[in-house]
Amino acid sequence: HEVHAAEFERTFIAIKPDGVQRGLIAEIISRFERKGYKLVAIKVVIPSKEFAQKHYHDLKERPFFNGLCDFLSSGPVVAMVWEGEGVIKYGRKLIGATDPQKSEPGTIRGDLAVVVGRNIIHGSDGPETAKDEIDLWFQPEELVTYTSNAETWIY
Ligand code: RTP
Repeated sequence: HEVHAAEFERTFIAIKPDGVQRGLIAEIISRFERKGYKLVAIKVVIPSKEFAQKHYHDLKERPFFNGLCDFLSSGPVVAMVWEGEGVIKYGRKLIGATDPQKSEPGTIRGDLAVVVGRNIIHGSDGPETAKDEIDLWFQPEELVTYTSNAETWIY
Protein backbone atom coordinates (compact mmCIF):
# COMPACT_ATOMS: atom_id res chain seq x y z
CA HIS A 1 0.00 0.00 0.00
CA GLU A 2 1.02 3.60 -0.35
CA VAL A 3 2.98 4.95 2.58
CA HIS A 4 2.59 8.53 3.73
CA ALA A 5 4.92 9.88 6.39
CA ALA A 6 1.95 11.61 8.00
CA GLU A 7 0.50 8.30 9.20
CA PHE A 8 3.52 7.53 11.40
CA GLU A 9 3.90 8.56 15.00
CA ARG A 10 6.89 10.38 16.44
CA THR A 11 8.73 10.07 19.73
CA PHE A 12 11.30 12.10 21.60
CA ILE A 13 14.55 10.28 22.39
CA ALA A 14 17.48 11.84 24.26
CA ILE A 15 20.96 10.48 24.85
CA LYS A 16 21.77 11.77 28.33
CA PRO A 17 25.16 13.27 29.30
CA ASP A 18 26.52 9.89 30.44
CA GLY A 19 25.74 8.29 27.06
CA VAL A 20 27.38 11.18 25.23
CA GLN A 21 30.50 11.19 27.45
CA ARG A 22 30.85 7.42 27.12
CA GLY A 23 30.90 7.61 23.32
CA LEU A 24 27.63 5.76 22.81
CA ILE A 25 25.92 8.18 20.40
CA ALA A 26 26.49 6.15 17.24
CA GLU A 27 25.72 2.86 19.01
CA ILE A 28 22.34 4.17 20.20
CA ILE A 29 21.37 5.87 16.95
CA SER A 30 22.35 2.73 15.09
CA ARG A 31 19.85 0.59 17.02
CA PHE A 32 16.92 2.84 16.10
CA GLU A 33 18.13 3.21 12.53
CA ARG A 34 18.68 -0.51 11.90
CA LYS A 35 15.25 -1.32 13.31
CA GLY A 36 13.72 0.75 10.53
CA TYR A 37 12.81 3.97 12.29
CA LYS A 38 13.50 7.32 10.69
CA LEU A 39 15.41 10.20 12.23
CA VAL A 40 13.49 13.45 11.62
CA ALA A 41 15.30 15.82 14.03
CA ILE A 42 18.59 15.83 15.93
CA LYS A 43 20.70 18.35 17.84
CA VAL A 44 23.30 18.55 20.60
CA VAL A 45 22.37 20.82 23.51
CA ILE A 46 23.41 21.48 27.09
CA PRO A 47 20.06 22.00 28.80
CA SER A 48 19.86 24.56 31.62
CA LYS A 49 18.71 23.28 35.00
CA GLU A 50 15.39 25.13 34.50
CA PHE A 51 14.93 23.36 31.19
CA ALA A 52 15.70 19.98 32.78
CA GLN A 53 13.08 20.74 35.46
CA LYS A 54 10.53 21.42 32.71
CA HIS A 55 11.42 18.19 30.95
CA TYR A 56 11.03 16.16 34.16
CA HIS A 57 8.11 18.19 35.64
CA ASP A 58 6.09 14.99 36.23
CA LEU A 59 8.75 13.80 38.69
CA LYS A 60 9.05 16.99 40.78
CA GLU A 61 7.76 15.30 43.96
CA ARG A 62 10.29 12.47 43.73
CA PRO A 63 13.33 12.45 46.04
CA PHE A 64 15.73 12.08 43.11
CA PHE A 65 14.25 15.03 41.12
CA ASN A 66 16.93 17.56 42.01
CA GLY A 67 19.85 15.22 41.35
CA LEU A 68 18.24 14.08 38.12
CA CYS A 69 17.85 17.65 36.84
CA ASP A 70 21.43 18.51 37.87
CA PHE A 71 22.59 15.47 35.97
CA LEU A 72 20.62 16.16 32.78
CA SER A 73 22.02 19.70 32.69
CA SER A 74 25.59 18.62 33.47
CA GLY A 75 26.72 18.24 29.86
CA PRO A 76 25.74 17.74 26.24
CA VAL A 77 22.56 15.82 25.46
CA VAL A 78 21.69 14.47 22.00
CA ALA A 79 18.02 15.34 21.46
CA MET A 80 16.23 13.48 18.68
CA VAL A 81 12.85 12.81 17.15
CA TRP A 82 12.33 9.36 15.65
CA GLU A 83 9.42 8.44 13.44
CA GLY A 84 7.76 5.15 12.49
CA GLU A 85 4.91 2.78 13.11
CA GLY A 86 4.64 2.09 16.84
CA VAL A 87 7.87 3.98 17.57
CA ILE A 88 6.72 5.33 20.95
CA LYS A 89 6.05 1.93 22.51
CA TYR A 90 8.67 -0.05 20.62
CA GLY A 91 11.27 2.64 21.25
CA ARG A 92 10.76 2.02 24.98
CA LYS A 93 11.32 -1.66 24.28
CA LEU A 94 14.60 -0.97 22.50
CA ILE A 95 15.61 1.19 25.47
CA GLY A 96 14.70 -1.37 28.14
CA ALA A 97 13.50 -1.05 31.74
CA THR A 98 14.29 2.18 33.62
CA ASP A 99 16.64 0.38 36.03
CA PRO A 100 19.49 -1.21 34.05
CA GLN A 101 19.70 -3.91 36.74
CA LYS A 102 16.29 -5.03 35.46
CA SER A 103 16.54 -4.31 31.74
CA GLU A 104 16.95 -7.34 29.52
CA PRO A 105 20.17 -8.06 27.64
CA GLY A 106 19.65 -6.93 24.06
CA THR A 107 18.14 -3.64 25.16
CA ILE A 108 20.13 -0.39 25.17
CA ARG A 109 20.15 -0.09 28.95
CA GLY A 110 20.55 -3.84 29.45
CA ASP A 111 23.62 -3.92 27.25
CA LEU A 112 25.18 -0.57 28.04
CA ALA A 113 24.28 0.69 31.53
CA VAL A 114 24.49 -0.47 35.15
CA VAL A 115 22.62 1.90 37.51
CA VAL A 116 19.29 3.77 37.34
CA GLY A 117 20.84 7.21 37.87
CA ARG A 118 23.10 6.68 34.83
CA ASN A 119 20.80 4.92 32.39
CA ILE A 120 22.13 6.82 29.33
CA ILE A 121 18.89 7.42 27.41
CA HIS A 122 15.39 8.82 27.69
CA GLY A 123 12.34 7.96 25.62
CA SER A 124 8.80 9.39 25.76
CA ASP A 125 6.41 7.05 27.57
CA GLY A 126 3.21 7.73 25.60
CA PRO A 127 1.58 9.80 22.84
CA GLU A 128 0.87 12.85 25.05
CA THR A 129 4.36 12.99 26.58
CA ALA A 130 5.88 12.43 23.12
CA LYS A 131 4.02 15.48 21.79
CA ASP A 132 4.84 17.61 24.86
CA GLU A 133 8.52 16.64 24.83
CA ILE A 134 8.94 17.21 21.08
CA ASP A 135 7.33 20.66 21.53
CA LEU A 136 9.60 21.43 24.49
CA TRP A 137 12.87 20.43 22.82
CA PHE A 138 12.27 21.42 19.18
CA GLN A 139 10.90 24.24 17.06
CA PRO A 140 8.45 22.95 14.39
CA GLU A 141 10.86 23.90 11.57
CA GLU A 142 13.55 21.66 13.06
CA LEU A 143 11.45 18.58 12.21
CA VAL A 144 12.02 17.32 8.69
CA THR A 145 9.35 15.46 6.76
CA TYR A 146 10.73 13.20 4.05
CA THR A 147 10.30 9.78 2.49
CA SER A 148 13.28 7.45 2.59
CA ASN A 149 13.66 4.82 -0.12
CA ALA A 150 14.05 2.18 2.58
CA GLU A 151 10.47 2.80 3.70
CA THR A 152 9.01 1.08 0.68
CA TRP A 153 10.81 -2.07 1.92
CA ILE A 154 10.19 -1.63 5.63
CA TYR A 155 6.41 -1.16 5.23
P1 RTP B 1 12.75 7.57 31.11
O1 RTP B 1 11.52 8.47 31.02
O2 RTP B 1 14.03 8.31 31.31
O3 RTP B 1 12.81 6.51 30.08
O4 RTP B 1 12.59 6.81 32.45
P2 RTP B 1 11.30 6.10 32.92
O5 RTP B 1 10.07 6.76 32.42
O6 RTP B 1 11.52 4.68 32.60
O7 RTP B 1 11.42 6.36 34.48
P3 RTP B 1 10.95 7.59 35.34
O8 RTP B 1 10.39 7.01 36.57
O9 RTP B 1 10.15 8.55 34.54
O10 RTP B 1 12.33 8.24 35.71
C1 RTP B 1 12.96 9.15 34.88
C2 RTP B 1 14.45 9.06 35.09
O11 RTP B 1 14.75 9.36 36.44
C3 RTP B 1 15.89 8.64 36.84
N1 RTP B 1 15.60 7.90 38.03
N2 RTP B 1 16.39 7.86 39.07
N3 RTP B 1 15.76 6.00 42.07
C4 RTP B 1 16.41 6.81 41.28
O12 RTP B 1 17.46 7.31 41.57
C5 RTP B 1 15.81 7.09 39.99
N4 RTP B 1 14.67 6.65 39.52
C6 RTP B 1 14.52 7.18 38.28
C7 RTP B 1 16.29 7.73 35.71
O13 RTP B 1 17.33 8.35 34.99
C8 RTP B 1 15.03 7.67 34.87
O14 RTP B 1 15.34 7.41 33.54
